[in-house]
Amino acid sequence: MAFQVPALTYDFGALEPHIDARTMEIHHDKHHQAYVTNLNAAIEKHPELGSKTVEELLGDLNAVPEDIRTAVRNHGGGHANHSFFWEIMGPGGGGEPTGAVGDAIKSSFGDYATLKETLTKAAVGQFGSGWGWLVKDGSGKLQVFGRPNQDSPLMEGLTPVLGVDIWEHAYYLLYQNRRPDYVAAWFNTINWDAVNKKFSS
Ligand code: MN3
Repeated sequence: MAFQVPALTYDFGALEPHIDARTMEIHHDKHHQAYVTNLNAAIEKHPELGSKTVEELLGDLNAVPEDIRTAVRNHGGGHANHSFFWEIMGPGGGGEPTGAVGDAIKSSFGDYATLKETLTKAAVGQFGSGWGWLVKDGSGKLQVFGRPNQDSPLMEGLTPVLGVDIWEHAYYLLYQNRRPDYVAAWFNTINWDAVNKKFSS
């Protein structure tokens, strides 16, 4: 079964005014679809990989045949990162973190304001295209960093908990060059129930 772009569970306009409907439509239907199309084209050359999830492929990139390793890293990363991104956002999002992830943020960063500041700095400061990430390591400890391109924390054996796409395609229509404004607005889209599921996985 070839990889597929998952359907959004909310409307393209559901994240307005923070993220506009047109950006969501192009981002989901065109950009994410392109990652999936390119990932499928790579996997076709190695049908023995067809039973693996994209998370499994990224978690052990050295096991991926060399001739498609870069394609899996870039397009598989794009598929995994975007599938994750759609899930951790939702209408009526934002506010203070709840549940286990709220407790973990408090113990790792002191308070949510400090996490926001740290993640904003990582996302805004990431040169070029990439993502700002909040991740959990094997011992349950949280960390924040930026990563270039479509590199996934899964490639480092880390569990993504929150991620903000800072490729220009994620914000240019509404925010143009104002990446800090986009990141500030993006915090208002976070679905903390979904983030708690990622944190507990
Ligand atoms: Mn994107």
